[in-house]
Amino acid sequence: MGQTLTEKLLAEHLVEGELDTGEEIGIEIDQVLLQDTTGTMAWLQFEALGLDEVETEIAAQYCDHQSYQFDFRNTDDHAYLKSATGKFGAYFSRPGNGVCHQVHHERFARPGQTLLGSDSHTPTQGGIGMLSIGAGGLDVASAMGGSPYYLETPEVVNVRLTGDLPEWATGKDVVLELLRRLTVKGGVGKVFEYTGPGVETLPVSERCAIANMGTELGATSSVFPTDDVTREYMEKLGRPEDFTAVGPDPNATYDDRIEIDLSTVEPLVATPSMPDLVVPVSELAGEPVDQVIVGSCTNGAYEDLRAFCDTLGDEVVHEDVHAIVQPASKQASELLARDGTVAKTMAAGVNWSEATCGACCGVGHVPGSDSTSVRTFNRNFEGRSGISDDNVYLVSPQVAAAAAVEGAFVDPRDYGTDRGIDDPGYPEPDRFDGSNRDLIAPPEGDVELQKGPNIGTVPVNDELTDDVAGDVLLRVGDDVTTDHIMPASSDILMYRSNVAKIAEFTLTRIDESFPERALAADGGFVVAGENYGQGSSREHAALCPMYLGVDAVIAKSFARIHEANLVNFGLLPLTFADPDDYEALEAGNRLRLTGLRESIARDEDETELTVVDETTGEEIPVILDVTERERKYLLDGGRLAHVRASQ
Ligand code: MIC
Ligand code: SF4
Repeated sequence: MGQTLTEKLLAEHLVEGELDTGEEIGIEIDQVLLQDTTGTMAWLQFEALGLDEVETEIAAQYCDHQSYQFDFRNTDDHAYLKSATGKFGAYFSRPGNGVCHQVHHERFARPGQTLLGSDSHTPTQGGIGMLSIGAGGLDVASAMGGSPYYLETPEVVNVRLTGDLPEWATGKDVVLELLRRLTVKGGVGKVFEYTGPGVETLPVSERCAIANMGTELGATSSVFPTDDVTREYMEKLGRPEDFTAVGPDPNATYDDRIEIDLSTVEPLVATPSMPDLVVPVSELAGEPVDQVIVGSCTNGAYEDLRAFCDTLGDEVVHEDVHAIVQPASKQASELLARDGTVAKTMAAGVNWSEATCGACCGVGHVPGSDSTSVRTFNRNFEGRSGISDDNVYLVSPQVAAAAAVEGAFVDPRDYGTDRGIDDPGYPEPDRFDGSNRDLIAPPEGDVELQKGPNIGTVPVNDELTDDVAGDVLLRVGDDVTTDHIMPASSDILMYRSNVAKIAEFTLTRIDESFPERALAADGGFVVAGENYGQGSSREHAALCPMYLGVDAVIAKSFARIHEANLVNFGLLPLTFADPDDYEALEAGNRLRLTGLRESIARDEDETELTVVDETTGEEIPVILDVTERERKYLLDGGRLAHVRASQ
């Protein structure tokens, strides 16, 4: 039987287990990527695990989320990261050099290899034939120290592309079309593998935009085969020797199949406030726009910025619009500065920022109240932009440019016809030959760790007790994101290395009193609907509830990375045996679980536990679906506690 590309990549890196869908495997990791807001905790855990040297072929630490350094704490975090990379053997990318995924793509990504990153959009490198997966910082730190990365063997879904994109349609629209069809839960437990004659019509930048937003589908990863398009692209990157041909066997069998005829894709928009609320841009035509931002790890590459600038043509930004370009790499802006594009668009009213995540995670350019912001980003979760009742729309660079000129949504096809502007296509430079000065290789000799006063230690949970009792501290609905659990705006990001402080913000987007109540209660439960913890890989969304004393989350279902993070910090991720029981567990009810240690120590695929609701007298069956390895972590109080207990 033929193998899928995903199976081949997994098989080549398999060090534990067997490739059976749903079964846990351990894979070897070739490259690791970290960003600043998850990286500090990852390196602190690297230290706490007693590791002293990076074992992967490449590890690279980027300073991208807090690159503006609003506070000395951000700058201290960067100094710690630089010292840790120097001491343990990783590359250090200075603040302003760009977003981890884009810079990693330009400098290191290699087809056929595995990449683990402490950021949920790590799968971006699937666009270049790399098996890349996002994870919590502790898992990334462990992999960096040479441990396998553990995951459930995913289902592999074949997305077969035929045809050719029509004018003004882009890779962004392809993935928005998938989100429209499948929703933000559609990819959980799956890898999306792209094949078919449509693949070769897509340049690498478009493939990466699609792979990037596979994360919004909840997918474990997304992957494209490599071909002559990839080969030529890697030559332009100046790394032709890193090219390898990878692809599925012609007779590969998949768990599921989706067809997309690219010729039917049209310019689309994700409307507030979920990436799957997708409509054609033509439906919004005429709606006024206040802010336009181009950038992020989805559409901040040279090709995206160039497409935005070419769509502007000789037009100028509408006087009611604030238009910002936020490049995903300094190289992209350097190349565009070199050929005069930056100067030309500055004169047309565009504001160029340093290369950063910036507004994408609510750092800077917060929209005004009751205003409309149009962004080329990947997420528009409510409040993520920094204002709670925001109206953020997600679009391609072409749609963004047309809106910036028009001052309102406009179908780029009409915009092009009316103003005599041609579809820019996906313009690549002859060579990606910007300076590499901001990427620093690990120095020879010993480096001393530098820890500012805000850099705390990693809290470690106590071992699991046999009985756990507490109140339902909070009940939340479906699709609660990690941005709800632990927001990422600049006032909060500066505390990512200080758990005691950042814990004060836990779940405050939903209930301001949560941290205080949880701490006072010293134990308790969070009850949730479907897909709890979707979005980011930030382990603070598990670490902080643990710090506040939360024992378990009972949900209808979990997002993959968040569930793994809960286990890593010793919180029980329980699912309702009957989702209708969600209604019974009201906030304030007193719950009890007994005989936990014996039940969890059992070697079985799923353990059924009974939650006794002492307020109503009801007994609610719940499921703990974890692996043998995870059971050990849970018993000891999490992964770090387990490593300590085993030493
Ligand atoms: C995001 O896009 O939400 C982030 C900020 O990049 C996060 C990481 C973080 O919380 O630091 C992610 O996607 O993992
Ligand atoms: Fe940065 Fe936004 Fe990408 Fe997250 S999604 S890595 S915040 S650019």
